[in-house]
Amino acid sequence: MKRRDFVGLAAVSAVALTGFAGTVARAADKIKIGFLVKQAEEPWFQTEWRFAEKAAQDHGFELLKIAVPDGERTLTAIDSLAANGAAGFVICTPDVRLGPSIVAKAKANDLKLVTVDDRFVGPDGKFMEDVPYVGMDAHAVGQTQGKLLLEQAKARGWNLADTGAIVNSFEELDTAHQRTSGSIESLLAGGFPKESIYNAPNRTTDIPGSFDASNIVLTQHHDKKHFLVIGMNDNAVLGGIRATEGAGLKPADVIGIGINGTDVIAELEKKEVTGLYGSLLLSPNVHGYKTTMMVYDWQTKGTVPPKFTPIRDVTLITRENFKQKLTEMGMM
Ligand code: FCA
Repeated sequence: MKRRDFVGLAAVSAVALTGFAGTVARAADKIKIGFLVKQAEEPWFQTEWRFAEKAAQDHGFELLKIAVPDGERTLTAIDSLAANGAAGFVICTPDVRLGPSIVAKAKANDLKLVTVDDRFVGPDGKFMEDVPYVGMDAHAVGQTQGKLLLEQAKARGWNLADTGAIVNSFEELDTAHQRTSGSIESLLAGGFPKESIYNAPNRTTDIPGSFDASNIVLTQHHDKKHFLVIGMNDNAVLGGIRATEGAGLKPADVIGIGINGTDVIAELEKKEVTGLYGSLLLSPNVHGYKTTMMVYDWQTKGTVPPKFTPIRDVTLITRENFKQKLTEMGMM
């Protein structure tokens, strides 16, 4: 236990024992809000944390950042938040099907709950629409990815008959499905041949997962000269790009556009151009700051957050503009 938590608890129990709520106890009682994320190693989530931390600094509360890579650690984290006297928490769950257990645990511990990025799914397979959720319009972002990929292929004068599209899919997660299916829709609408769109189901949502799956597609389709790389986020696309390099394709014959924008900085900074053309930068600043403030305002003002807050801003970042765009958003 951290020293300040101990002091906090000691002050609280002194109040409980004596019934004497002095100003000393109140001063020690800083509001605590948790921010739990499924993949703490991903820059996307680190950026959300960074802006949640900013909300905490701006408003004088304490942020408890916890990595929750699996169900067990998620439920333990909620218990420890309760033991620390937290008011509530924001979560991007490691598994959307944990929704009912997370809601039950939050209720049992009287913790306010806001979900971000990945929406809870109930036992009936439907979204748990009663739980406040902040997320982007995944289908629209996917459609933009497909449209821009095709525009780039055309700008490079590629013959579509010689071009394949690798789709790094992760169907278990609705937001991933929405993005990749949106992207495919745009390819088809733009005249890309259906039979040249290859599904690469990812076992895990990280670079090794998309690398392995893309490799399998590449070994099966030597006939194509060029490739488009699709995926639900930056890492899904980056693994695909690495696989095309391994297969001996030149960067000029590969176009990948990620989603997130936060996880491609090192790639875009590389001296040598790679197959990653760019990324659709979302708003992790808003996802991090706004969700945390929802819990804070709920606790301090009784403002119940809306059930669904869509975040719509998307910006294409490329080698040309990424520094400027990320600096504008306070992310560089
Ligand atoms: C999911 C993905 C993240 C990010 C977020 C908006 O949680 O795993 O990388 O794209 O949606």
